[in-house]
Amino acid sequence: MSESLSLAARAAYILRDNSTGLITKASPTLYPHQWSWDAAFNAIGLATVDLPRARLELDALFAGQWRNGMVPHIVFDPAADGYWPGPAQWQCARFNEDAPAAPATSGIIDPPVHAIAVDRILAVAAAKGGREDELTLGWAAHLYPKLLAWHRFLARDRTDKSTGLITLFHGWESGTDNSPRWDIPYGNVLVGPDLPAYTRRDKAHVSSVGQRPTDREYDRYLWLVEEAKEAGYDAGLLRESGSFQVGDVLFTAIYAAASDLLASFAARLRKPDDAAELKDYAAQARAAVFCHVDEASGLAADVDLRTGSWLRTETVAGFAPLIAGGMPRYLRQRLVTLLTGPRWAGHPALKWPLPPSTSPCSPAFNPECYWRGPVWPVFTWLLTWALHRSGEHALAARLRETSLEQLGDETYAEYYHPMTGAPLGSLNQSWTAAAALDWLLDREAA
Ligand code: 9WN
Repeated sequence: MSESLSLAARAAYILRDNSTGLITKASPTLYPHQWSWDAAFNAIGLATVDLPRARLELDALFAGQWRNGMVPHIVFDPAADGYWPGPAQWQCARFNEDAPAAPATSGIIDPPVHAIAVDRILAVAAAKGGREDELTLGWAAHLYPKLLAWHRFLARDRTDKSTGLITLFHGWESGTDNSPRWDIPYGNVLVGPDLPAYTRRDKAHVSSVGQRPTDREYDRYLWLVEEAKEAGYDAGLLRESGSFQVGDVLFTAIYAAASDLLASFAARLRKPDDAAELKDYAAQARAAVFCHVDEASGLAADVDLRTGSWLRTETVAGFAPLIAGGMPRYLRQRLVTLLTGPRWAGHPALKWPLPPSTSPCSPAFNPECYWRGPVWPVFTWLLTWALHRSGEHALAARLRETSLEQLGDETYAEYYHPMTGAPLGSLNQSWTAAAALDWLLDREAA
């Protein structure tokens, strides 16, 4: 079997094995439920092998959408156990009348990559043509009002008036949970004595606990869940009481790109008013990201909204302007040079020239720990997608080929040690397999 075929077959097996028949678990044991942004990436991978499952993946996720348009970061599988905090901790339907009684969900959000996924799925279906194309187009038209409600929710409830950035009330909402980008705002989260007792379940699923966030971090994670419950999961109240409030440049950039794509789809559906509204969201979000580029480093900086300070730690989220799209060419060139240069993918100690989650030159860099240093293939995929979109095809192809080499051990790990190449976190992680499948399709098309 050729190397590509073997990689693709193994990736497809992982997505099949992680399926419950309805959803794709984010990973076999560490994350036995459906995560929102994982579901979107997984649907992109599934589209390459099984379009009906790609469609089902997003349908199942949107079954958990709240009446106010919010797409929760987890939709729980009632048959699965073993993940904490689960439905008993979140109790969303009890605290917020917009939450569905079933399926049970979490009460926070994930980055809005869903319209990006729908766009990719439509492209794969269009290349296939025939009945699958027709079915997929009909499906996307049916999903469209739900996507629109989600984007409206983010514009209405989560856009910070002073910075234009999307506001997050929990580090989990960024998808980059313990990234050092959040160290300062987390330092101001004071855990009260009434934090409920809990037992972590995640540490049992990794080969070394140093790969996961610390217990101190988990106290804060749970504390913020308690705060959110106390505020009835209401953004207005959390703006008054939340002890963690950040403007996230990466989330905002993804929102800009996804709003652009959704606007194009709205135009295709002959909904010009929606298209104009979505274009507006995209333009405002993109402008907010561009306004937060730190002149000295060239990277975009998040904002601690409780103090107004910019958060300048060198994390991969700083490449947000590349993801937002629409950058003037000279600014894009500057970021591309930075991305491939010695502070990032060109750092001489790296096993592969791929961007780590935190720059090896940053004092916060930890090559083994979660979002504090390892390379996350799914994030590299997002960068290759964005680079293609902005015409940087050669670099996108280089990162794709290097990533496929990285995945050559076929462990499909959640993240990899940037210096040794060791697989870390969960193995057989769905979105890593999904990224590989899309890269392989892209390689075939090249
Ligand atoms: C908390 C599922 C999720 C990803 C996140 C990643 C990790 C969860 C956890 O796993 O977060 O949401 O328990 O650590 O950080 O990006 O969506 O794969």
